[in-house]
Amino acid sequence: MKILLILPHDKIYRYRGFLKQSMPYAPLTLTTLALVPTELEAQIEIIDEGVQKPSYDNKRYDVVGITCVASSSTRAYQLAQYWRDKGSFVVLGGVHPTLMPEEAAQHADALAVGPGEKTWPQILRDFQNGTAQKIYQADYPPELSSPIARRDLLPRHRYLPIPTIIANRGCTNHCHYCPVHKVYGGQSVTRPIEEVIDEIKRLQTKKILLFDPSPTSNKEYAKNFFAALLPLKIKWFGLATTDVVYDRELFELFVRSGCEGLMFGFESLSQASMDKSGKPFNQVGQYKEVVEILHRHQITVLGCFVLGFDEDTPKSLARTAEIVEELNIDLPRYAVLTPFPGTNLFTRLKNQNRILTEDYSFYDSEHVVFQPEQMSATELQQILYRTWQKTYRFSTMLKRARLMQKNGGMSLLANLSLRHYVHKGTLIGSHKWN
Ligand code: B12
Ligand code: SF4
Repeated sequence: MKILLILPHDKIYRYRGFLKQSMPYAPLTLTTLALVPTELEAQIEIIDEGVQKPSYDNKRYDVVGITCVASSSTRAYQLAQYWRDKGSFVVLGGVHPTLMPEEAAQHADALAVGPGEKTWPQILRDFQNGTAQKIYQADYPPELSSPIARRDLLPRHRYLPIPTIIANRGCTNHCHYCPVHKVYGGQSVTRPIEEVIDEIKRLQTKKILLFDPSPTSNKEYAKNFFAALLPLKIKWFGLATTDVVYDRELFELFVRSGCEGLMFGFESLSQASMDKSGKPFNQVGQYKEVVEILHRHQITVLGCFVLGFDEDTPKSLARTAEIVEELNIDLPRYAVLTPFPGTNLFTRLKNQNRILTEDYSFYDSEHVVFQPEQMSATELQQILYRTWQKTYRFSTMLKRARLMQKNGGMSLLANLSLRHYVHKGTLIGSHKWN
């Protein structure tokens, strides 16, 4: 059986790093799906359209599996049509098809809703036996064993040379704009700790990047996991929520297990926005202290801010870049509030008639796709550009790099890369959906 797995291109990939070569993180979705039942004697290829430009013309596959998020769904559906026309059996899966099954089912021969560890092998077996169904709904077990990712199927040199891995893909929080708790039902979906540790050992690496969207939401699992990391003596980067620094035991484990950098969704400088969005554990008044504590432990801080909450006005957002500078965040990032289809936020804005486009290719967090409460969509888009620009002025970047007690050089490199993104990449002078 010949199988092709595709991660479709989307607007976010127009960005190319300033070193010419794009260096994204190695994705895990398709490499995780690449382990299929041995009796199928499958030949598997993976195409990540973000880093590869394949020619499909003379190719034939029995099964084509396509993953997508909202912003890549348009391309995913085009690809699905292309391969169905060529006679392949097309399977769609991933976050967007899981949240929008009725829409996605129209474009596929079979649809995998939820995690694919069990449904994907089943789909392939059913296809082989001529008994394939239209929809395969996975359950969401609190513990889910996942095969070791087939990283060898990706063009390694196209990615950052630090292996990616995921331990807990769910989250127990309920932020209204976030698809994760909708996809995973507000629960953790964790891999057995021994399995993850074994995979890290096999990687023979000194550094890993943890893809867990919210590792601190299941504190018990997190404590056991980071304790299990201790003997490996590796360095790691990951995500966390700001309250982690106030959980003494967990934070100490972060530090001792080799945490070198964390990405936080600080989201807003308005406490009201955080409270109303179901993220009250983000305490805006503590942000400065949070960053200080992290810096004291030599942990680099990547901070994400979202513009466009209902409480935001042009005036309240005008000083965002300055305040972020005062917080001493090492690598700030900005996004506009995005109502991903299937989320509570999307439902609310739709009911309020505030969704401006349902062309999901623009749902990439850099385009305003809804009517903001206190300004026009164009105003919000411009504020986003201006805030990025101010944050990535040379003087501000140098200040940030100097502040870093270690990794100052790396910080400057990362800052330069984001500056390039702001000026030459996706943002300036680009696109508008209407
Ligand atoms: C790591 C990560 C990234 C990485 C890697 C992305 C990648 N392409 O692999 C980076 C940082 C590059 C990234 C970028 C982006 N991301 Co991201 N990312 C994640 C994160 C935290 C984990 C994804 C992951 O690797 N999970 C582990 C793998 C094994 O699980 P999985 O991907 O869900 O796949 C499983 C199932 O879904 C299913 N499945 C998936 N596809 C298929 C296909 C078939 C055929 C089958 C059978 C099954 C199947 O089986 C798999 C195994 O169980 C998720 C949050 C989450 N929990 O999902 C957000 C998330 C997917 N990202 C999101 C977004 C918005 C983005 C960006 C647009 C952000 C931006 N502005 O840059 C870009 C889009 C890039 C893209 N086109 O994919 C949103 C998607 C929302 C939506 N509805 O569209 C999420 C849900 C985060 C959030 N809270 O909003 N992301
Ligand atoms: S804490 Fe993060 S992953 Fe969890 S629901 Fe909120 S935004 Fe989503």
